[in-house]
Amino acid sequence: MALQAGALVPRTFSVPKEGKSSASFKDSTLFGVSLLDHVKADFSSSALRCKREFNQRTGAVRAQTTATATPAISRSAIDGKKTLRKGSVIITGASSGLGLATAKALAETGKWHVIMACRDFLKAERAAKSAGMSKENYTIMHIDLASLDSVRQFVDSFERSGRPLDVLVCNAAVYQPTAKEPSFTAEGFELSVGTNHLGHFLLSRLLLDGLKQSDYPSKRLIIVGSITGNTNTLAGNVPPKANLGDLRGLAGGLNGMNSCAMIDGGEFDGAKAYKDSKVCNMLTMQEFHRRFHEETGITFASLYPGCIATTGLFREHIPLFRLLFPPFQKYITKGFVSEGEAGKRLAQVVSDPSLTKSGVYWSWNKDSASFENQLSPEASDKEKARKIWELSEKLVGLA
Ligand code: LMG
Ligand code: NDP
Ligand code: PMR
Repeated sequence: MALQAGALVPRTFSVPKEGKSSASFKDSTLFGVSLLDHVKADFSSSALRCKREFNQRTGAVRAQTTATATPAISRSAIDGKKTLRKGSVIITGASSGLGLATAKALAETGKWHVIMACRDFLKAERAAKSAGMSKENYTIMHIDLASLDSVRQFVDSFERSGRPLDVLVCNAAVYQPTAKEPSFTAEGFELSVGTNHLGHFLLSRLLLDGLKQSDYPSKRLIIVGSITGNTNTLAGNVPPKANLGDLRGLAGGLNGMNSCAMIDGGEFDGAKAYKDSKVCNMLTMQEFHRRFHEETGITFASLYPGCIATTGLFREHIPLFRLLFPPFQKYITKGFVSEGEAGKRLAQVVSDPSLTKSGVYWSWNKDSASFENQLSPEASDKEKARKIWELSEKLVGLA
C-alpha cells in the first residue's frame, strides 16, 4: 500500500515516487530556476537503481541513500544550467477541506511531492483519488495529532523514509461547538487545544531539524490561524471570544481533573477552546520566528485563508447552522471562499517566491491579493507566546 511504500522511499526518490518520468518537470521554473529534461532522466534512473537496491537489502540501504541525497539545486555538467528537484511538503489533515485543496493545488504544479499526514488512511486515499491527484505526486502517512505517541511515530517513519523536508504545513483541526463536556486526547489534554495546538507543537519541534537540513531555496513552516481568534475583528467578537487569560488551565495540563480543561481556567466551552487553540497557533508561529528565523533561514508564517464555510470543520455543528452558515457568509459577511480558492491561497504561502517574509500572518483582500494582516493584541503578545511555548514544552515532554 502507498503508506508503506511511501514511508520507506529513500531520499533519492524525492522526485516521482515510482521512478516514472514526469510531465511535471516540463515547464517548471521555481524561484527563477529552470528544470531540464535530461535531469529528469537522471533522477528516474537513479531512483530505479535505488529502488532495486532497496528491495534487496531493506533497512541497511536507508542510511546509505541519505548520504547520497540529491541536492535541491544541481548544476548540469553539460550546459551549466541550474536545476531544482521537486519540493517535499508535509500537510497535516490533508484528507479534506483546506488541507486536501492545498495538496491538490501543489500536486497539480508537478513541482511538489505532498506527504498527506492523516489520521484516516482510507479516507485520505479516496480523497486524493477523487481530487484527481496522480500517484507520483503524493504519499499518505498516518498521524493522529490527538496522540503524542502517534506524532513521534510519524516523525520517526518520516525520517526513516529519507525524504527531505522543505515545507511543513500544520493544518489539521477539530472544532466542537456543541459539546457540553470536554473530551480528551490520549495524554488527557482537552481535545481541541490538544490536537490543534499541542499535537502540532510537538510535530513542528521534532521536524525542525529536518527542515533546517533542507537545501531547498525557501524552507517554510506554516501554521494555519484564523480570524475568529483575533478580537480586533468583527468575527473575533462573536461570543464566545478567545481569551487565554493567565494560562492557569494550560499550566495545570488541561485535563479537567486536577485542573480545568480550558486554557484560561474557565468553564468548558467547545467554541472558545477552538478559538483559543487558534490563538496558540498564531502565537507559536511568532515564537518560532523569534527563536529560529535568523539562525535557520526558515520562513515561519500563519494565515487566515478566508471563511471556507463548507468544510468538515463544521461537522459537529447543528444541521441548521450548516445549512445557513454558507449563504450567511456568501451574501451577508461576504467572507466566503470556496475550498479550491482557499487551497490556492495556502499553496501560495507554501511556494510563492514572493511570500518569503517570516513572522507574517497572511490574509487576502476581495480581489484575492495577499497582504500582511494585523493580529489582535492577545494574538501578538510576546510574553504570552513565550509562556505558552514553555508550558507546551513541558506538556509534550520536551522539557
Ligand atoms: C455560539 O453562538 C454558540 O453558542 C456556540 O455553540 C458556537 O457555535 C459559537 O462562535 C461559535 O457560537 C454565537 C451566537 C451568539 O451567534 C449565533 O449563532 C446566533 C445567530 C444570531 C443571528 C443574528 C442575526 C444575524 C442575521 C443572520 C442571517 C441568518 C444567517 C444565520 C447564519 C448563522 C451563522 C451565525 O452571537 C451573538 O451573540 C449575536 C451577535 C454577536 C455579534 C457580535 C458582534 C460584536 C461586534 C463588536 C464590535 C467589535 C469591534 C471590533 C472592531 C473591529 C473592526 C475592524
Ligand atoms: P476539515 O474538517 O475539512 O479538515 C480538518 C482536517 O484535520 C481533516 O483532514 C481531519 O481529518 C484532520 N484532523 C482532525 N483531527 C485530527 C487528528 N487528531 N489527527 C490528524 N488529523 C486530524 O476543516 P478545514 O479544512 O476547514 O480546516 C483546516 C484548517 O483551516 C484548520 O486549521 C482550521 O482551523 C482552519 N480554518 C478553517 C476555516 C474555515 O472557515 N473552514 C477558517 C479559518 C481557518 P479527518 O478527515 O480524518 O476528519
Ligand atoms: Mg462568523 C464579518 C465577518 C465575519 C467573518 C469573516 C466570519 C468568519 N464571521 C463573521 C461574522 C459573524 N459570524 C457574525 C456577525 C456572526 C453572528 C451572527 C457570526 C457567527 C458565527 C458563528 C456562530 N461565525 C462563526 C460561527 C461559528 O461557529 C464559526 C466559528 O466560530 O468557528 C470557530 C464561525 C466563523 N465565522 C467566520 C469563520 C471563518 C468562522 C469559522 C471558523 C474558523 O475560525 O476557523
